[in-house]
Amino acid sequence: VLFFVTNVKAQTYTPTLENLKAREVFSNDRFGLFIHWGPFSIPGDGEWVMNNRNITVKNYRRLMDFFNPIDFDAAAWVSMAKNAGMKYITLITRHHDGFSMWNTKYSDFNIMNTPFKKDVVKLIADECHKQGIQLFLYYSLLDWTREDYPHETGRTGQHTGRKGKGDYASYLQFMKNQLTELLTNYGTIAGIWFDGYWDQTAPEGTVDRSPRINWRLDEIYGLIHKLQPRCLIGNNHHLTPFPGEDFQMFEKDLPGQNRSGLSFQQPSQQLPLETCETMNNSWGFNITDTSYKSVKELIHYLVNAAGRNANFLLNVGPMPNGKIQPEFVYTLQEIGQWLKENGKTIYGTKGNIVEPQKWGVITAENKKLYVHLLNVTENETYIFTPDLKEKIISASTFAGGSKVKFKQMHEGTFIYLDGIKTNDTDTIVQLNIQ
Ligand code: FHN
Repeated sequence: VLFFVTNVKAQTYTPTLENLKAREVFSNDRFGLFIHWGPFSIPGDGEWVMNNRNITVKNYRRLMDFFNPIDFDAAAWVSMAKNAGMKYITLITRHHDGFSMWNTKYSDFNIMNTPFKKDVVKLIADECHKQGIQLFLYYSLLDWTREDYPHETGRTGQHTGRKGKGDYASYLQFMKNQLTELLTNYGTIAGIWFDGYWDQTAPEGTVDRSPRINWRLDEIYGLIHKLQPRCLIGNNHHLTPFPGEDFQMFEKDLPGQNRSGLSFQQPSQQLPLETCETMNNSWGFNITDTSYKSVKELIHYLVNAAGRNANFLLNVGPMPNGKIQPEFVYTLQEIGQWLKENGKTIYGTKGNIVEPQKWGVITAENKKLYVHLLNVTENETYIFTPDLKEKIISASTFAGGSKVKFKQMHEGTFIYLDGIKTNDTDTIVQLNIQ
């Protein structure tokens, strides 16, 4: 409650019509690629390496001298995402280490001062516009290297060698300047994905999570909506959305699950939802992390997200040479293949038709319901789904169109599995409804 009094003056936010339209497009897209890349990729120890290894600002800045990804090919990354069935890319422009991946006037800690000397945001933005895929930009509110970020109130900063208590007015102006660059020089930006707000709040799980500084998000959000009204704002603060935000995100959690202990919020009924997850256990390139999630696990994540009315933003941490590791490339190709065959049951659908069940979820589009049987064993002869409101006219397998028997009753519907060919990843039954 305190938060609303201190931090957000503009209690009411009325999105423009084009913003509402953009939300709809975003919801229909269902699948995106998250990219965590920058000088932090060089040590191969994840994007938190500066903090985790207590590297001082002075020493960390030396990474700038080595960022020279000679194999980077923006066109290849964008086509990889498209072939995986992804409809948007969310690119790190500046992570917590404060390094800017574009030609910014407002910090010398940027890509133009590396041997690579090319504006990565521009290269990727141009390619996204060319190949017709939407671009979201990730921007960290938290900064581990700037003197004016009030780091002493945050959880990090004690090892970085910075002095002073920061100067939020100066830092806020800096962020506004940078966001103005990002929203002016790179064409249409589908959204801004904020992160790091939580640095200024009491630890996760604490009841009062009011921020220690007044972020003045209303000013930041107002600026963004003024520069590009349809640009969607999301903020990974792990809390219930604030006024001015256009979508709600969950990190490493399906909406409502909060298994990772990060998302202290209920899914909104009004805003588009998004959940993000890693391919292994790292966001940034991690040379020792080989706990790769299987193609099946990730398809299940996508289907489970859609079944809960959410998009799935799947992350890659490209290598310092500019390539994406072959394990990720393979997984993305396989997911893309699955989506070519089954994308109709995912894109443009709505979720939350019934509560997620032990056997899976349902997605809906027009007069069709898609029952995704994610967890059924060969011995199961039927599944039961509670309270479907609409009357079912007919049922068939989505692949092959074989007839499926069903019995619709007041308490729910039986769908009989005998005689139908099940699929180890997802057996989809299409219900045509009245
Ligand atoms: O600390 C970051 C982390 O490095 C990564 O960027 C993820 C992506 O959702 N967000 C933060 C943790 O909430």
